[in-house]
Amino acid sequence: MQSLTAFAFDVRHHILQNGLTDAELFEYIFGGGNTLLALSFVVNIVLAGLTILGIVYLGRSLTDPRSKAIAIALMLISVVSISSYTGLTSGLTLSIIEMPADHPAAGSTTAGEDGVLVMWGRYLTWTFSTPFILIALGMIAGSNWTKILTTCAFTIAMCVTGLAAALTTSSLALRWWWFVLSSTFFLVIVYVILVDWTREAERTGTADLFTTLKILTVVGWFGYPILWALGVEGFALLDVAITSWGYSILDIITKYIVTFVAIFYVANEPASITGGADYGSTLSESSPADD
Ligand code: RET
Repeated sequence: MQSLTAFAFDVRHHILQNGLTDAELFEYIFGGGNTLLALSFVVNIVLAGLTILGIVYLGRSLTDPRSKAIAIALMLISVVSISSYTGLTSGLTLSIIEMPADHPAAGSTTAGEDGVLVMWGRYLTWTFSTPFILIALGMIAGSNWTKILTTCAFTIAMCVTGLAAALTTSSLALRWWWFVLSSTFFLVIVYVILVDWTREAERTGTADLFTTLKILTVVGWFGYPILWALGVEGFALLDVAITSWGYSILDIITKYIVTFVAIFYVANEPASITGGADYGSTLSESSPADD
């Protein structure tokens, strides 16, 4: 076990080329000189916490199992988010990475180390948060599980290849090739939201709510690859603190605002949202006891 842990740390060290300890990264961000960057993390911890409490409060009298399932999916978005931002804040999911020689940020130094600060924990944790956004949206649209799980699989593929784009140091061309792959997976999700779910929401009777959520989601989600391209991982036109605030603002729109718009609607348990007492039951003709 000991040697397995040592091996895991060794792999992390080699892949991430991180010459600084988590404590040194924490000191670099919270030591005084990087207040803007530090705030971009802390603000989201606070907002994710408030969103969780907001769902607990607004969803306290939900009775229908389908409404509850949507509320839980919405809550899990912020559960992942608060953990994600805690990882960034602690320095655990940050690294200083040297870019390939022909990258615009090649030769930069950060906190005395060669390389740029890469917030790779963001891409990793989107792998876990974005499926919950899509589960909530797909259920609100009244879609089937095949389509919902297809979008979940594609968002996981999008985030993992996005992580690879951020961490590849061998070749600039390969960084952008990962970006193209990730963007292709992203377009599958956009298609399902704009075409299938829009049509299904009209049939389900949730078109009003879905249109608002769709605009916030599609416009917000397009912001991420644009920011990646403009930020330090791409063309390096924006510095790390601005890039980080960009992601934090996009997160506020695509997670907390989307969550509150949805939960205010779901909390009233309209007929277009509820599924009846048998919804999700694993035995036919049995109503699961509610505790
Ligand atoms: C990356 C870079 C590679 C190309 C593409 C990207 C898209 C990221 C998106 C992220 C959405 C995140 C959300 C998080 C909420 O918790 C990985 C930036 C297409 C769309 C909504």
